[in-house]
Amino acid sequence: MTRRLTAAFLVAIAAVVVATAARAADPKEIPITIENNRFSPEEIKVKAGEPFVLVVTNKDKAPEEFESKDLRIEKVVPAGKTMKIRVRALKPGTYPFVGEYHEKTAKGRIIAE
Ligand SMILES: [Cu+2]
Repeated sequence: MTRRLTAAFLVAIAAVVVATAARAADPKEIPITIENNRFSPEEIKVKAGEPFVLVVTNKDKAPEEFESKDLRIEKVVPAGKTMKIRVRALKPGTYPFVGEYHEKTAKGRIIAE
């Protein structure tokens, strides 16, 4: 290997190492609970531009559907269960969500900033 090739090779290796490290950093998990047909917390703040995972626990005795039209998410969380919902990196803004089965009380929003 010439010196120039060696240098190019090392740069390529470094790029792979950096890419692997970025992938290894798991997205942040944010817990949210459903109880008495309400979300807690009702407001979730996230960093814009970073994907994350909502960890939704339904403490009620009936299923609830986590739904956000803006985020294009619809996920049923059975009674007493916890579901993980991956959310893409968001632009700054407010993204409302509801529990579709109890929309009058189960309301919240994600604020990306
Ligand atoms: Cu729905």
